[in-house]
Amino acid sequence: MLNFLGMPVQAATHANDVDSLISIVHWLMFVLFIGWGAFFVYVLFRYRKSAHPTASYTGAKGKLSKGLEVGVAIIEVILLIGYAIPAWAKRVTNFPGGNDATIVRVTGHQFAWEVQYPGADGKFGRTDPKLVSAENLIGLDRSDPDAKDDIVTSNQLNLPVDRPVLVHLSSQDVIHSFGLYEMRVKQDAIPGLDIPVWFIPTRAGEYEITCSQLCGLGHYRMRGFVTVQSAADYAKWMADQVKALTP
Ligand SMILES: [Cu+2]
Repeated sequence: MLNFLGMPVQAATHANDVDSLISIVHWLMFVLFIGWGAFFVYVLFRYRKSAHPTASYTGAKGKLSKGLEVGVAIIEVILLIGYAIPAWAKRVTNFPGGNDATIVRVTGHQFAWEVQYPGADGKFGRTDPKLVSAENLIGLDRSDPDAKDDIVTSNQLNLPVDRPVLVHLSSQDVIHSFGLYEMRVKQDAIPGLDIPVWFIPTRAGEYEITCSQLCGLGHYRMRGFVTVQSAADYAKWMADQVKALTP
C-alpha cells in the first residue's frame, strides 16, 4: 500500500519512516477530500434556493460536525507528535562519528557539488576562500598538514553501503539544497553554516544529488552523483584516489 504514490526506491534505513508519514498524510487528505466533497454536493442540493429562500447565517451546529472537526484535529496531532516529530528527532540527534562512519564535507556552489574526504588522518584540511580557483574549487590549503591526504572530488560522492554517513554540508555562495531522493535526504546548504546530515545507505547503486533549491540560472544542471558500493569496492576507489594524489 506504501508505493501508491510512486515514490523512488528506498535506499536508506530511515526511508520507510518518511514514506509511512507521507502515505498516512495522503490517506488522511484523501478521506477529507471525499468527506468534504460529498458534504459540499449535499449542501448544494439541500440548501438550494427553491427549498431555502432565506439564507441561514449560523452554520452547522450539530454534535456530528463538532465531533468530526475534533476527530480530524486529534488525528493531525497524533501524526505530528506520534510520527513527524519522532522521525525528525532521529535525523537531528545521535550523529555518527569516529571510525563507525564515513565523514565527508559537501560544499555547494553555482552550479556544482564539491566533495572533500578527510583522508587517512581523519582530519579535514583547512580551506580558505582566497585560495578558490578553477583548479581548487573548495580553496583547500595543501600546505596544511591535515590537507595533504584530503581527497577532493567534483559532483561525485562515493559511499560504502550499510555504513553511517555524516555529511558536513555548506555552500560557497547562495542557498542550495542537497537532495538525495532515494535516501530521503533533503537539506538546505547555507553559506557560513556547517550543517550535519546523516543517513545509512542500504542499496548499492548510482544515485543523483539534486540541487533542490532554485539557486540561479544554472540550477537545472546542478546535479552530482552518488555511488553506493560494497566496502571492498569503496576501499578500492579510495585507494585509486590516494594513488592519483601522490605524485
Ligand atoms: Cu543549487
